[in-house]
Amino acid sequence: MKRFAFLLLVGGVLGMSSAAKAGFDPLGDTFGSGYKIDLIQYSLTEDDTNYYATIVTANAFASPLDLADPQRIGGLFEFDTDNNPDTGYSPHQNTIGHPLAERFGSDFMAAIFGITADDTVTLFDTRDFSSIQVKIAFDLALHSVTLTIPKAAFGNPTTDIYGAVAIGATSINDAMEHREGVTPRSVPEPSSFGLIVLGLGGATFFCRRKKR
Ligand SMILES: [Ca+2]
Ligand SMILES: [Ca+2]
Repeated sequence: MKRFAFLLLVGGVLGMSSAAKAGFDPLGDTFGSGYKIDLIQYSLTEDDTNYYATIVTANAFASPLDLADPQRIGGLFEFDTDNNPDTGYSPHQNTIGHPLAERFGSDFMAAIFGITADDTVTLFDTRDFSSIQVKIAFDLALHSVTLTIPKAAFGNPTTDIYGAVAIGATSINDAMEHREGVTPRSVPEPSSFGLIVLGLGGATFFCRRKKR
């Protein structure tokens, strides 16, 4: 079931306390068509129990739960938790031709559009198909989205954690990689999942959205 859910997610997409540093994305670099949400900042922070991945956009967006609003945000958070491009799979940015994340192997992923009524989204471990629900919060006034991930979910990695994100409204229209990752205190099981997932990811989440 978890495997099925994971494949549904991937198929559906085509989809920092300590030394907190923010990564920045240019203003006005959106692509695609329809209403565009311009990503400008990504920060990855941590406290004793959680990692916090926060993105900020230049312009307004609507909650992904507002299914009738054409400005509702969608997209995908991805994490390279072992700083190894050979574990996990190629991030979504690469599949949409965005020149980012060349050294990024996505070990975990969570889709914004997969939000449930309890304000959680599913965080998938792309290496073993396991998953947990993690909290997601939207600040519509500040144009921000924050994903809260319990540290245990990442399996106590020992290297820097990097993030990547791709967002959009009617379609993915901006993306960035954040390589100013947090350095956790404490070992993932490397395994390759790779292109099989992408190969299976035929359908698009945006096609599904348009049908609604
Ligand atoms: Ca941007
Ligand atoms: Ca990796």
